[in-house]
Amino acid sequence: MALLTPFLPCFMVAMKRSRNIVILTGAGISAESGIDTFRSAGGLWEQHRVEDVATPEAFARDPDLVLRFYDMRREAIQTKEPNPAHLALARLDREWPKRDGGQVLIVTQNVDDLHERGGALNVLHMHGEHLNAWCLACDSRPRWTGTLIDRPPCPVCSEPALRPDIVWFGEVPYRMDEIYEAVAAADLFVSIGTSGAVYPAAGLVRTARELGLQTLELNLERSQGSAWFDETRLGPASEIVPAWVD
Ligand code: BJW
Repeated sequence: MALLTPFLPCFMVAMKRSRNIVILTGAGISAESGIDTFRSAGGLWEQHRVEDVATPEAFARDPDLVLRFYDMRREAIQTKEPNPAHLALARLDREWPKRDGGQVLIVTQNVDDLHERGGALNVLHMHGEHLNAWCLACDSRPRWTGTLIDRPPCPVCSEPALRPDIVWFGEVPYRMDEIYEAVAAADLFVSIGTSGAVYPAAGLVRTARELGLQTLELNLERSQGSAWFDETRLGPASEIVPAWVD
């Protein structure tokens, strides 16, 4: 199987054999599944100002607006399917450890579940997940596929205190210690379909470079942090990700 030679000669960074790989994904990997990115033309922020929906202050000011926005998106993602880029990363994730014990960690900024539905096992959602709710009364995070606008009771404590389990601006992304530890233990850092506009995710490439990792960017357009990458490959994720993995 040609799979798991992600270091084809056409990828310069590929020439160094890697064991542990950290892959950061952003909205671009799900674009061809029909999920809007945030900052491109027609992206989500154009229909809703980010500060109206994606901050704790916005939720305190107008919870109905915020809950409606996320109810709409939660419903929409459930109609979408993984694309060839998700499937290729899942193959890498499953097969790479069998070769020489190396590890793959997919750190996603995305709140959809397309990596998991594509078959990936090692996925860390640093900005939360649409299909979880977060109970502000008991701090549980029940799986949630329905709507929140009608203030349903929390399945754990029965309080009507559920909010989307999404990391908003000004909140601390999840599992940062684990992410930094994985980067420190990796040889290769790959960034796929993210603009590099939002921190701390956008700073991971710099951390990786400073720790001596090889760095590769796969994107439709160069990200803001493009200069930090050893190599950039431009194109749609559904083409360039399978080309890298296979
Ligand atoms: C394709 C493609 C195809 C298209 N194929 N590619 C000043 C300076 C520095 C930082 C700050 C600052 N002021 C405030 C901050 C901090 C702030 C921040 O970064 N703000 C910036 C706007 C400047 N960050 C925070 O508040 C974060 N918390 C924090 O910093 O806590 C303190 C802390 C510090 C250090 C360590 C630990 C903690 C929280 C950030 C939360 C982000 N949440 C969001 C919204 C969630 C709500 C929702 O989902 O509705 O998460 S923002 C939004 O952006 C979402 C995304 O995950 C995130 C990243 O976007 P992404 O994925 O990059 O998408 P786009 O649209 O920007 O780019 C798409 C890319 O796809 C493009 O590159 C295209 O080319 C590409 N593409 N089609 C391949 N077919």
